[in-house]
Amino acid sequence: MKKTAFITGATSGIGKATAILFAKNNVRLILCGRRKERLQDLQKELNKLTEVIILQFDVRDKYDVADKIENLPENFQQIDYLINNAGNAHGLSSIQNGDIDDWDAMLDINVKGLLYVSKAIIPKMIERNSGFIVNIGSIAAKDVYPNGNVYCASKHAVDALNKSMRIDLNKYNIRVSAIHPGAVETEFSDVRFKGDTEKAKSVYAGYKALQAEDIADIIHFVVTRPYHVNIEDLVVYPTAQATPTILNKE
Ligand code: NDP
Ligand code: 8X3
Repeated sequence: MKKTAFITGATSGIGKATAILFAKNNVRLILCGRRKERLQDLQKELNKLTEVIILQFDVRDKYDVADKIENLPENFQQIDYLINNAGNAHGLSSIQNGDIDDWDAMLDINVKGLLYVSKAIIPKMIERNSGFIVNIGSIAAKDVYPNGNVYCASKHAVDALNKSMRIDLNKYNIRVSAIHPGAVETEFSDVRFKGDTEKAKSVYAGYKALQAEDIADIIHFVVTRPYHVNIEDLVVYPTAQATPTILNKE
């Protein structure tokens, strides 16, 4: 039977690549993000392959999130795959020099936003006794690195929430998985360094970083395992990266 996926952060990077791969595999799509034009462009492109609707919201707005999900069209109400992907790092500063607005953004988007979206979708999965939630964590969920402080804390929280969801939702046959990537070449570093493109580019210079398509491929693999198989946690690095800070650059 045709599946429906709800993907947050579909306007770029990992979320967009996942939308494209799912569309090629005939998955019905609900694509979310703040940048409407990008959502519309992607909808237009992927509509040739599958049914696509777009939901424009900021995951920090709990009322809008709840309202938009509550009012999904009838044929999009059964969500089989929730891909909790929206998120970013904001800044890379020591704890003593960190910007409080950056801290708010990371905790509000990466942690609370993921919770608001999940809260709106989980009850219907429970009603149906089925569903699959994929939480996009990070190697920053498993380790901490210099100046990563609050971003790492936000992703450690995603790791904890992933484990908690697995426990609380186990009796409803809902599968829950986390994927924790190392360096993926997306707009992530543009956001982290607030549009300083040279600095952002330097993050991926001198080695082959993971590509958004690599993570999309893993997400697709995870959700297409037979029903009795649930990958709990998957950490993936580029070959050149051993830890968050050890990189074999040219
Ligand atoms: P991108 O910056 O390319 O994509 C981030 C996505 O999140 C965008 O679609 C953006 O959409 C969305 N988003 C950000 N803030 C909000 C918000 N307030 N409300 C709604 N949507 C929002 O980065 P990636 O694709 O790399 O990041 C995707 C996920 O992967 C994130 O959770 C990130 O932490 C994680 N990750 C990334 C790694 C990397 O090296 N790139 C490594 C490990 C994990 P819009 O701006 O339109 O709202
Ligand atoms: C993104 C990877 O190392 O920049 O989550 O934190 S890292």
